[in-house]
Amino acid sequence: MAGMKKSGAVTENRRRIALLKPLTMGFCAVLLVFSLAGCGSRHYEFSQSKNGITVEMAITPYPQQSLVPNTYDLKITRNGQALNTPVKMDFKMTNMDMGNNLVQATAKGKGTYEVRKMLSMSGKWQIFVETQGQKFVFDTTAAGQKVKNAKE
Ligand SMILES: [Cu+2]
Repeated sequence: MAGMKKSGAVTENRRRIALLKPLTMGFCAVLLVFSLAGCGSRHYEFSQSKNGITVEMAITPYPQQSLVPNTYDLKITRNGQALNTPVKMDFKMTNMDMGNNLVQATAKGKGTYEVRKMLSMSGKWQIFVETQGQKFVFDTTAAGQKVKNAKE
């Protein structure tokens, strides 16, 4: 009796494995297709949505650094549709006044925008994206020579 039970369990396990294998392979194939499809499209480290507008932002290099030009690539959509509109970016440190850093983003078409900006100091920066009368705030950190010694 016990032996029959055992072999029944083994058969059941084999059946499960036989079922799982194609499922796992199928899942991997789907992942592969998605990652290949992703090659052509930008990866955005930040994303924020408000009132139907979504702002995605990629920073190069990432993480951003102080005292070198960083590139900020934006993609702005409204209800999933590319939005072509004036866009401003502002950069403020959270704990001190760093002067005026307001810049107009350059439109690159299809709802994408670019800003190149050098941050004059390492530490915590809030990046503001202003468009359509709305402000999107991203909390970021700029790495730099001083970051290793910073108490954060
Ligand atoms: Cu500062």
